[in-house]
Amino acid sequence: MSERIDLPCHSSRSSLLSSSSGYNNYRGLLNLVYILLAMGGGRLVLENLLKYGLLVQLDLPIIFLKDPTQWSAFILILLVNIFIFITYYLEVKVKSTLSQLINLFMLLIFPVIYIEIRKPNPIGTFLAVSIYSIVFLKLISYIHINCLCRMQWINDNKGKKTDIFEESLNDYVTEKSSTILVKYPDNLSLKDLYYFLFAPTLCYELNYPRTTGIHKNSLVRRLCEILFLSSLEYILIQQWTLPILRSIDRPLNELSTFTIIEHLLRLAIANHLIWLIFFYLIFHSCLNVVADLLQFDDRHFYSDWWNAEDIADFWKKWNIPVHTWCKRHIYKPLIKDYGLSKAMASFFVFLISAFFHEYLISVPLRMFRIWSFIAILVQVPMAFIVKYMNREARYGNIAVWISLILLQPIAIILYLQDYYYKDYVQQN
Ligand code: 3VV
Repeated sequence: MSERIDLPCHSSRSSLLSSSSGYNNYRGLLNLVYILLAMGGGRLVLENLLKYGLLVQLDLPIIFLKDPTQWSAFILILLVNIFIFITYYLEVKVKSTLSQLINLFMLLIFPVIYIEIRKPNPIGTFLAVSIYSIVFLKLISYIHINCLCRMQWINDNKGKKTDIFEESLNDYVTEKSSTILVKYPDNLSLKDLYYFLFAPTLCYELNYPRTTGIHKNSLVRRLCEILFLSSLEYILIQQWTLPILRSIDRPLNELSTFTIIEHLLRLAIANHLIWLIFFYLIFHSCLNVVADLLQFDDRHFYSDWWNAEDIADFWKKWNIPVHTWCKRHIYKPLIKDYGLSKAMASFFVFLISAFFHEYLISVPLRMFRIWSFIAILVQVPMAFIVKYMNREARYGNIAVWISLILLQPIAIILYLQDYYYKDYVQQN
């Protein structure tokens, strides 16, 4: 074949950016997005500093500790042990489930009464109420699993004459490939209960996966992360979020719609960044430090929620300890034992979750509102709508991000409004 003399340089080809080209390597453009983000962020920092100066109060923790009401919150935290001891006592003495439930009900009511009487600082109170909620969930798990073990154990021991609680420990300890597995009722000790209460899980087990030693290097690295990220959160909240909140200084009905949207978007960006850092700080750094210290080897604290294909998928992947607790102690029993449909069981789970979200906010603020409750409960219809409309996974993921970015600041603004009105009414 003879060579073409016109030096051909054309062939049938599509432009890279048209979909027919099949081209999908946008790494360079992604770098540009990072650079633009860094420049936009830098500009925001400068604008903030020029407008407000340095707002961060470094001595705030000291002022905080000097506040006498702060100790009331600390005492409230210590008092949770009363309910833990009662649960343990009732469990060992095999008292009725009703007495356990009354004790747990009191555990949730007690902080409300205490806070009404002593009126501690809302931040210390939030910490206390969070601990009470976590202990509540853990004790439910402890009681549920011990109840299942006890039923199995009574079944296994039918016909045996010995007093079941006086059997020697060794009879209930089996050796399995050099690991000693604890069996019921040997687990009924305060040491076992307190290990569970401090462990980074909400689900009680008689035998957890354990590590053989503490990895000092990763422990030190994570402690440094905690120090750095919590300082960063402290700075961002004071320097970025508080000025935005202060700028919404009047009732929403006195502001134009565009002003409200502008406030909302400004708050949304700051709040979202703080929330992302909070996620890494709590779910990666803190929980891993606790797991390291307690030699607890199940580190599945979160899945790739950032890739969630829809809202239901997000709730499966974000906060694995709570999700596992919900499945194990509410969702599956409701489906298997009470014959509820999946949709009804999901609704119940979100109802309980919504209650706790409201409890965590309304009790420290000493102001009963339902914004947080609604924010969680709307997840159920939102999950259905997004699933129904979601033909392409990408849109479901976008819906997840939008709801994450917008729902929290909307709730914050609504609580702030109520706080404003409360003061407003008191002043006038
Ligand atoms: C302060 C720091 C702050 C706050 C997170 C809240 C939720 C998620 P699915 P399917 P298999 C009660 C919560 C209280 C929260 C209080 C927090 C206190 C903390 C305080 C700390 C501050 C943290 C962060 C948060 O993040 S709070 N999270 O509220 C609630 N929703 C869910 O978990 C799920 O959507 C759920 C359970 C409702 C549905 O889960 O995975 O979508 O359901 O149907 O796919 O399957 C689940 C399991 O059920 C079995 C399946 O086989 C599967 O089991 O594989 O996972 O083991 N299943 C299904 N149908 C079955 C059938 N007919 N029979 C038997 N089994 C069946």
